[in-house]
Amino acid sequence: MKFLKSLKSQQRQIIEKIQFIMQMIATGATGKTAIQTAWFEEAVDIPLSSGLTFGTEDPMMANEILQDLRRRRDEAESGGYNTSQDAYEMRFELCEAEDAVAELITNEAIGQVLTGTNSSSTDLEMHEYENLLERASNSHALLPMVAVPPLGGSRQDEQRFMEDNRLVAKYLSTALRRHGDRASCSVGIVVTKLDSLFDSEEEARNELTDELLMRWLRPLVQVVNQSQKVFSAAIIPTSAFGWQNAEPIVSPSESGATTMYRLKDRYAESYNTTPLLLWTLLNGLLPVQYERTSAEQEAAVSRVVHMLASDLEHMPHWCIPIKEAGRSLI
Ligand SMILES: Nc1nc2c(ncn2[C@@H]2O[C@H](COP(=O)(O)OP(=O)(O)OP(=O)(O)O)[C@@H](O)[C@H]2O)c(=O)[nH]1
Ligand SMILES: [Mg+2]
Repeated sequence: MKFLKSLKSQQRQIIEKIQFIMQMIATGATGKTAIQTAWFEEAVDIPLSSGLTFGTEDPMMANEILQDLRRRRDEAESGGYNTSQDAYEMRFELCEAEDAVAELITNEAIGQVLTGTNSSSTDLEMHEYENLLERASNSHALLPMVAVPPLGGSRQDEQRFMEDNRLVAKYLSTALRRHGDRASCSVGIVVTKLDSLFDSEEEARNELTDELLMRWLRPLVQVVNQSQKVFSAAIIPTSAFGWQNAEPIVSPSESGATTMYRLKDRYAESYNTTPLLLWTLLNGLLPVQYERTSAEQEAAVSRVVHMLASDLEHMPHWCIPIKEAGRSLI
């Protein structure tokens, strides 16, 4: 009898756990793995002030993340991160005390899919391409990303920035076209590698006015602003390595833009990446709130949303809102 009772309560917990999906979209070497690594370093399994913890599902995964982190620190210090090749799935939990309230499902993002797929691609490449679009069109939070052109960069760097903008915006609008309902997805437009253009946050914030960022990111901003599928949206500038902490890797064979960097110090001091995670969790959950049927689940989401909002509010961050609750702010 006691056993049956505990089984029932376990079942209840599984039903109540809210699932939501997040997908990054960016070309190769934009810094997706670096941002994920900053989350592993600074946010995963580390309690937030509200009492929530964003973390791994079990001790085995916690150990794997720590092993991965040690390997990635070596990579960042030597030749920069290796390019991602496998879109494996990861599941994280948002927990209050030991109970999981929500589960975030995401997949490693492969930049090569964006720049490597065309009409003469192999079946395998087409499969990866379709999978990415499928996951993106089912996501509650989408993170399209572009890396800034570096300081003193060439014409090719600027060109690369504009082309990335156009291509990522096309993937985003295609994913949104396939997306289910009105206001069913939030979009964080992430600007990466800010440290390759500026030496400090102060310098970056003085130079990058809201107007300039909107102008720079016009293809992406326009997609989110016009789409009825987008619930909330913002521009979030980041640096996964932190200020004055990286040096470019000059490859003699490199004919294109400057994109690869190594960390000068083994430990990155990332800028605005934990706020990016909190924004993503908070705004990814908001559209889910309206999918819920039971009052119990709605109350659970609303409670987590309030806790995340309070965590974000109390953390210094840089975020330029574009849309809230389906309404354009620009
Ligand atoms: N300066 C600087 N370099 C960075 C930053 N983030 C990543 N890098 C470097 O940029 C290159 C690409 O970073 P990744 O994180 O591997 O990029 P990715 O988007 O995961 O690329 P793919 O896996 O190929 O799709 C590597 O050389 C990194 O060391 C950053 O914030 N600042
Ligand atoms: Mg990667």
